[in-house]
Amino acid sequence: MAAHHEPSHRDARTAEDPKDEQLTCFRAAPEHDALTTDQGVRVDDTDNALRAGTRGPTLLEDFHNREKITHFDHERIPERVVHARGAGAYGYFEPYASLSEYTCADFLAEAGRRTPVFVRFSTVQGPRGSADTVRDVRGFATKFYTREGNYDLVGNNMPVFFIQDAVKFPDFVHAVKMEPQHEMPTGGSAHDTFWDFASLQPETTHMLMWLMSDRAIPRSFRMMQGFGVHTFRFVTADGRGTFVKFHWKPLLGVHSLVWDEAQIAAGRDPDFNRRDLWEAIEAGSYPEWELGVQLVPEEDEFSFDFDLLDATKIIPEEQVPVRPVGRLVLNRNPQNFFAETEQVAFHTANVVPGIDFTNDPLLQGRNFSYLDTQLIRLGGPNFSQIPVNRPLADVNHNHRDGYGQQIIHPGTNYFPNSLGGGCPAHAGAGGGPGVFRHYAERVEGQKIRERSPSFQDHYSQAALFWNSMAEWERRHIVEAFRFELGKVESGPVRERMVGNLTHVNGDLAAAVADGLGLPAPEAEAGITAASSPALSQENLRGENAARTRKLAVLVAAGTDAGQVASVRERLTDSGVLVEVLAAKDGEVPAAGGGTVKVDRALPTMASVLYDAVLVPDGAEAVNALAAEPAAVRFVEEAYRHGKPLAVLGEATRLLTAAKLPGDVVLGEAAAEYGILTANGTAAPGELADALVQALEQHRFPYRPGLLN
Ligand code: HDE
Repeated sequence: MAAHHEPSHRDARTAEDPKDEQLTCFRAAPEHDALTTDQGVRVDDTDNALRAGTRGPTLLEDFHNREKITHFDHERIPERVVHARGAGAYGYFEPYASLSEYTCADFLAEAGRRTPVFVRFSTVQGPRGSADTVRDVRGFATKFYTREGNYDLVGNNMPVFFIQDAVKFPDFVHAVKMEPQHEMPTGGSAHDTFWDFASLQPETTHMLMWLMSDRAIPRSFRMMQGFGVHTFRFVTADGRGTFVKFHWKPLLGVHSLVWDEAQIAAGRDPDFNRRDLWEAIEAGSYPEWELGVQLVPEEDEFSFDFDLLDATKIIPEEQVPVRPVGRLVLNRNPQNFFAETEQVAFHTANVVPGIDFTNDPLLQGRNFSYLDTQLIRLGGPNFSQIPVNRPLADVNHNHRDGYGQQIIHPGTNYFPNSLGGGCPAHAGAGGGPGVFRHYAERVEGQKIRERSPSFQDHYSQAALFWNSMAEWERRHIVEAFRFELGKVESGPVRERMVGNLTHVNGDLAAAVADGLGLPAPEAEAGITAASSPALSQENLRGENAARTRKLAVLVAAGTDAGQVASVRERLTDSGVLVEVLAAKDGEVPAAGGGTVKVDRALPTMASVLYDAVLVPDGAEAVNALAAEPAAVRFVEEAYRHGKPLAVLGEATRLLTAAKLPGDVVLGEAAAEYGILTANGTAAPGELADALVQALEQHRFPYRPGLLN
């Protein structure tokens, strides 16, 4: 047998190096995995096509070569028309308590009952290869593999949507996607067609406020909320309905990038969010969210000043509290991006007994669209047989054949039948547990193409959002509008948009107009002053929010090794990820002997890839860093992006080298701006505690001289 696998003259690389233990499969012995064709036939050479003589033509007869190339030719499937770029992970969901008072959904029926899940996060506008940190909505889609079939909660990280009726979706997507003549811009909405549409469609206004806010540039998928957006319906075993809105709340709090940082990150690491999710799960820091529900009894359907069926509205949490019902943990990365993350197919109509729809016209349209798009994207009607889409519950039906059929169905394929024993039969005609029964909603009305007048207020909740923001959040919103509209070439579109903003807030409209060089518009009178504190990120910091945050420690020869070691130990205990950076990989000699190990070479990283920066003491090291433009820029960027900055002893000289405002960084109030300085006598424990606290604050948005 062994002789069969002896190196041959055809393969120059077959001189095996027995020292290389990674090559377990090279020249596979019979007991190892060998290369085969799709038919399982073992292949002995995939480096040379079959040819007539060593210099002769390639032969059609080489079935391995043809199969290999053919499969390769068909590797790319159409990407998702929206939400093309995404990242996913597996995990589980478990309820805190039974919800059977409101729903017969099996996966919500018992405290601690674990249901496996797959979650995919995504951006909306950009193609598969676009950057992660663009200004955009993020998808947050969850597939629950419940015992009673798959349930998909296909949500976003913003609680409202651009339009009220799904019939407008193709228009909206055409407008926001790259413009057809030149396919620009990739991964963003800052262009004429989007703002043209938005300005003519005032129902977008509330969503625009969210899109221009920091919610559109999340620091991490692990630090964003998720929302089901629509009002859904819980249904009990005896057919009683309750309206429900779904919320996901991240344990780490809700945190964002700043715009300038997001721009740099898009180049330094276009996979910024994807990598963050992957690495956290690999490191065992499993991201976690709490599922919350807002429940509205059916008799209260009309007790709001907006329509529950209108997906451009939230129910303010102060009006109907979010009740925590369970937790979601993501603890396993996929093994193959394409097979799992790319091929996963979510569908709003994948519901289980106990969860049903409402007549929200956006939801109704989605219930058609997802299956339809998957038929083309995944090549026919059998995509639910793909492993990531396969239910854990038994599947029995008379669907047959079609592209990609994986199952050999024996026997009859029609209903009713007697020849197949009457199988599969109707599940208990009278309902019973585990059987889906549509909620028996009473429906009457004229056939009409018209929206209810209760859908007409497009501005009150946009104003509510603005009113709820902290000063720095408002500043970012203004900057975002100025940037996006500043990229718009059409004057009338800019003006129309500013006009729409006068219905939201006079100061906002005036500030945006000013940035665009337009005259201050007349503010609308009588705009609501209501606010909802639950909307501001200022109030969504999370618990122990320093966990999994990344600290960069900048060192050079002559650095204070004792300081590095003690800070590292203390911070690691608090769950902070500490990385030591120097001009080159390897080690640097420390002051007074010994060495400090370098985790990353400075040129491969950037401050935008960290949450905070620390520069230890050591005169020689500080001199070297101050003379290194990349190190000076590192410190400057961290400052200008509002990040915690700890500069110990002599290291304060780096602040001067970075030309940062001395009265701030070295002034009395430096610590209030998140600048921690300490001389050699300060206890390392105190410094580490102060850094953890600063990291929990995330940023110092009132620091002078920030880049927005
Ligand atoms: Fe989607 N949406 N959508 N959408 N959507 C798709 O389905 C659609 C809407 C959302 O990670 C598509 O398989 C219509 C709201 C997410 O695979 C498509 C309307 C919300 C994902 C589609 C909406 C979403 C999608 C594209 C207007 C938040 C990615 C590829 C009525 C509640 C899921 C695909 C994943 C994907 C249609 C509006 C969320 C074309 C017609 C509102 C998270 O079917």
